[in-house]
Amino acid sequence: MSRIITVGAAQLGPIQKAEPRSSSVARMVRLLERAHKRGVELVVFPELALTTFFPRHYHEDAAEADSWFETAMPSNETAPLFDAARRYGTGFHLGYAEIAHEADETGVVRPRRFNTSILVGPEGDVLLKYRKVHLPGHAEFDPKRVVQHLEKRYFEVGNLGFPVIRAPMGGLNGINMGMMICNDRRWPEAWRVLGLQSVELVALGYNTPSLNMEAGGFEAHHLRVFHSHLSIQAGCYQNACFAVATAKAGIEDGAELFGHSIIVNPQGEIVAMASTWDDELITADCDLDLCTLGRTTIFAFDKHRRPEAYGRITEQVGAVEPVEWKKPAGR
Ligand code: ING
Repeated sequence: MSRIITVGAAQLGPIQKAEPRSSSVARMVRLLERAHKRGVELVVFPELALTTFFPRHYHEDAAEADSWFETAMPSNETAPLFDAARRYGTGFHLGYAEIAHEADETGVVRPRRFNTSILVGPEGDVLLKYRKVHLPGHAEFDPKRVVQHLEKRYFEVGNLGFPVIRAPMGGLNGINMGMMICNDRRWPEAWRVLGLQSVELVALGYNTPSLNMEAGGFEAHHLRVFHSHLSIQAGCYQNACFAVATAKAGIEDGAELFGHSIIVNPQGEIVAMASTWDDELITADCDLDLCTLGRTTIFAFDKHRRPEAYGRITEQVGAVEPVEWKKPAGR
């Protein structure tokens, strides 16, 4: 009996700095309604889906950025999304900026700020939470940059690892679901930690500038999308899983984000792709049994992985210089 779930990437067009959450939530409810009509059982919304990509804006006093964060989920503003999902029996993934009052590693309870995503089940339960681990960009204002990318200023590094949960979704009584956020997709370690927990479906939201804002060197424009798709397709192939990767796209207050949301299968094939940079729903039927081939043959981790050779991956942060070859004496 095949295990098929119909998924949707609910891509969002731009959210301007002045756009209230009521507007972005209403747009997401409309996408959820469209998804319901198309039989979609799990909808993946983008990273930071409720507001503009605010890390492009510098706030001298980081507390000024708190208006971009959610202190409760659901809240009055996001309740319509939860209500609609429950009404349709549709699960969803949502990315948002989270303020949580919890103890830090020293035991001090304080407000902590994360780039967060949640998986919500068909009855409105929060099944899983993830907090972005790989924060790109910088923490201080960078005058060289065309556009700032201040995720290191506004967010702490995620402290939940890369969890996977097996939970009911759609018509299935259990699928193995995990999450990552945006820049995480570029790091194979993130995919492999999920793969080592037998993930079958990765929900991934992103907000990615269409041009290299770092002014750190030439990068041809077409490579922006290529690198995004390459990372996701490789992650799915090498961990025998599906991914639903959903963009927030378009021009936000003059800054352009690319779309090209995709759904990828365990062979690394793109099975659906968005064609606009606006609110757009793409869907696919995912037969989770397609994960079996990879994880019982070429990526049967228990048969083929050699952790004793992988020490550098967790022992080192940055790269070290290699050993210098010396010509043997007398040669
Ligand atoms: N955005 C971008 C991303 O990783 C980036 C930042 C783009 C980093 C291109 C490196 C290269 O897709 C977020 N929000 O992580």
